Amino acid sequence: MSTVREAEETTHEPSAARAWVAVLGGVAAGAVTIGVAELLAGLMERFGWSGGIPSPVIAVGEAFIDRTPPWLKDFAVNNFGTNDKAVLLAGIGVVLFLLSCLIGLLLRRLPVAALVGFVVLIAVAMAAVLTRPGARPADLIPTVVGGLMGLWVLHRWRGLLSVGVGRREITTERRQVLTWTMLSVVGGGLALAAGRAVSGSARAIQAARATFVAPEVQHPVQVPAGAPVDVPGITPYIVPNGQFYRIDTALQVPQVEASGWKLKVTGMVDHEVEIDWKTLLSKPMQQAMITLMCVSNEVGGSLNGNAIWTGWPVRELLKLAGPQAGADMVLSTSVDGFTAGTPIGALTDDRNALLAVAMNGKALPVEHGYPVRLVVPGLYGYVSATKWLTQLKVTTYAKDQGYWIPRGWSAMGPVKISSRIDVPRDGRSVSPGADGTVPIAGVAWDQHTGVSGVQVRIDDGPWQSAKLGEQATVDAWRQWVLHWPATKGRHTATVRAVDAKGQVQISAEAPPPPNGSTGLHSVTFTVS
Ligand SMILES: Nc1nc2c(c(=O)[nH]1)N[C@H]1C(S)=C(S)[C@@H](COP(=O)(O)O)O[C@H]1N2
Ligand SMILES: [Mo]
Repeated sequence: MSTVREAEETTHEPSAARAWVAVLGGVAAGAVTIGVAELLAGLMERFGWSGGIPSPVIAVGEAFIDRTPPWLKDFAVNNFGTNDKAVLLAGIGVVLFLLSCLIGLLLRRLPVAALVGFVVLIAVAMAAVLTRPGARPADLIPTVVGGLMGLWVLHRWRGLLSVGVGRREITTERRQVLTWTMLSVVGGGLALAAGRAVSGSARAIQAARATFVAPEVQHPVQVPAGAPVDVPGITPYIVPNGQFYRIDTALQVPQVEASGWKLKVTGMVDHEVEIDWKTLLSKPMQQAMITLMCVSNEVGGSLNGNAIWTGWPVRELLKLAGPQAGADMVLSTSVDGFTAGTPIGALTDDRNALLAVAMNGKALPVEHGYPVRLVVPGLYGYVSATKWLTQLKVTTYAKDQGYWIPRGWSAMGPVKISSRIDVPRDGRSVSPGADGTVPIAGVAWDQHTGVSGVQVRIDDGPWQSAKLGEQATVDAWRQWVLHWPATKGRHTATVRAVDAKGQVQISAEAPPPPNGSTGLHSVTFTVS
């Protein structure tokens, strides 16, 4: 038995090489391919030579996101929340690693299959790069050069395998294999890190953002002193930019330089209009406090936030273009291909639908749409709040659809009235204050309609009216608090809001798809 095995191991046949050597070859080729591609992609982005997404990894990830079936997307958001992007990137990493191992294994017995498989993967990556919005042929350079380098590594490994590396004794070949693997993996890793570090005109954009001075407005928003309710642990009435929820389909945040930014108004208009950044800033800007809201928010979820936005009303721009009769929708497009279909009325009526350039007095954070995004009071973000905005097409619902509509969400997305308990947090233990009460507090919203009341029920008790913070505008949420004379033990608090017309928030439960969740939020806590 052992003699047979030794005989096999010393044969100078390709198949004599151990599987691990072959696997290392695949891993080395994968590391070199990705490292080289990401380094080149980073440099291209850095120097502005790319049009779309030159990184094959990010391009494949974004193409994947666009094709994610709704059930998988819901699963990802429910289980990973806003970490879904990190999880997707980790998943891509694992899949690439396994594919590399597989290609290595094939290299041993079926080298042609290994090479063909590798070329197919590169072709898939090339297709993903080419189909990203704004892609140019040059965006293929990183994938092609990385792929050629990977092929070269595979070819070299073929050579190593054919001299029979893998015998049990330490041989020079074996040392060579390990050295090559180390060099490839470490070099590939460093190249990847370097590529990501230099990528984007990120630094230039951050510098431009830092020196940006939010435009002066005639009527700055004053937060009424009575609007915030002062209870420790409640969501800030104005959510700081760094804490604001973020939802988008971009695996890599689009880096758009304001100096090159343009917005086109096309479609059913009398005259197409195009404005650039300078022109936009020269327009009379307005400020508005608007609570933004994601349709994916579950009852009690935190995918919403209130901010003061500065921008030029969209209706003024549309007026310049002259929408034609029959148009009922405006399809807004982002530089990354995302689209939202907004009822034209919401953009032409007197509400503060803005082409926003500032958020809470600062340039828009890059993740929130720098340099320009749409903000429309009263509508969920998926039908209105396009970030990295580049185009407005005046059109009809019959002709066009926003990004999420074919993915199972309603074409119309008016915000539904809802409310949330922020304190006490679910499952916490609290002790009453000196006056014997426990504050139960949170936020309630019904954008562009307004909240007129908030009621809280403890266990199976009667609905009690909470104290409301002042209503600054119907477009923003209201904070509320009930100082409950607490009794010891476990309790459940439930909240419901009442709208401006006296209509009470419904208790029937509905999941977010297709047009927003309903149901009442409750928390269970212990008073000690
Ligand atoms: N370009 C782009 N804009 C987008 C999205 C997107 O995926 N891409 N998502 C929309 C959705 S679903 C929401 S809820 C809001 C969230 O805005 P925020 O990330 O600034 O909170 O952005 C909207 N604008
Ligand atoms: Mo959303």
